Amino acid sequence: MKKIAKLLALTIFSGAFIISCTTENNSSETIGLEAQQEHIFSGKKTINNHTLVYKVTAENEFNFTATVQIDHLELQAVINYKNQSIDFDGKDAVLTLHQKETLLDLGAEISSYLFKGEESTDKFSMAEYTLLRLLEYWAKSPVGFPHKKRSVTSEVDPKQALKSRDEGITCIRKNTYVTAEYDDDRGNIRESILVNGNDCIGRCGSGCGSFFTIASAWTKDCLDHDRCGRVNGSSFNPFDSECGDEYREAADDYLFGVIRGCRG
Ligand SMILES: [Ca+2]
Ligand SMILES: [Ca+2]
Repeated sequence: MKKIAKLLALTIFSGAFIISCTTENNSSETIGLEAQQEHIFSGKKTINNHTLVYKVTAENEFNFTATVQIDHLELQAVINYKNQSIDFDGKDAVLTLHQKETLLDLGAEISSYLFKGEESTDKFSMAEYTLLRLLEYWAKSPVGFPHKKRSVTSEVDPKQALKSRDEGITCIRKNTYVTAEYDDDRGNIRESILVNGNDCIGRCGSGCGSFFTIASAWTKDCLDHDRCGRVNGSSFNPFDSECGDEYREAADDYLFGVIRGCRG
C-alpha cells in the first residue's frame, strides 16, 4: 500500500510537469495529441497506414479507463489500482502482426514525447503510465489471440493446476537464475533461466524496451511468458495455442508489477 501511495504521489508531482496541449507544439503533433491533463490523455494518429485513436481517462485517483482503437478494432481496459483489478474488453478483436508492431510504434512515439530532453522518466501521470503499459501488453498478444471480455485480479488461486498457474505477481531479480514454467505442445516445461541474461528476458514488455523508457517490472509470470514465446514463436510471436495462457497470466504483472516493487 505504501508503494501504491508513492506511485500515486508521482501523479500529483507530475501536475507541474504537465504541459497543456497546443496545436503550435510540434512535438505534440507527432503523437496527434488532443488532450493532456491529469485526468485525461488522448489523441489520434495514423502510423504505418493504421488509424489509431487512444484515450485514457481517470474517474478518480485509482480508477482509469483506457481505449485504443486501431483501424476498425477497439481494445478497452478498465483499471482499478486500489484493488489491482483489470476489466478487459476487446470485442474478440484479433490483431495482425503489423497492427501489434504499430501499437509498439505508437508507444515509442508517446514515450519519446513524454520523456524528451532532460525530463525524468519518473515524471509521468498515471493516465500516461496506464496507456504505455497497455500498449506494450496488447502488442505482445500471441498470434490468433482473441481479445475477449475478461476480468483479472492479481490474487493467487491455489486450486489452479501447476501447468497453468497464475502466480499473481512475484518479483524476480535481474542476474539471478529462476525456473521458468510454462506449457506448450510438448507438455509442462521447466527451465532454469538467467533473468536479463538474453535480451531482457523476464521484463514485462517487448525486449529491452529501449524506447519505452518508463519504469517496467520484472516478474515470474513475465519470465514464463517470455520464455514460452521465445521457444515457440519466431520473432517472439508465438501462437495463442502455445502461450495464450501465459500471456493472460502476465496481465496483472504488466500493469501492477512496478507498484508491487518488481523493478528488478
Ligand atoms: Ca500474474
Ligand atoms: Ca501455454
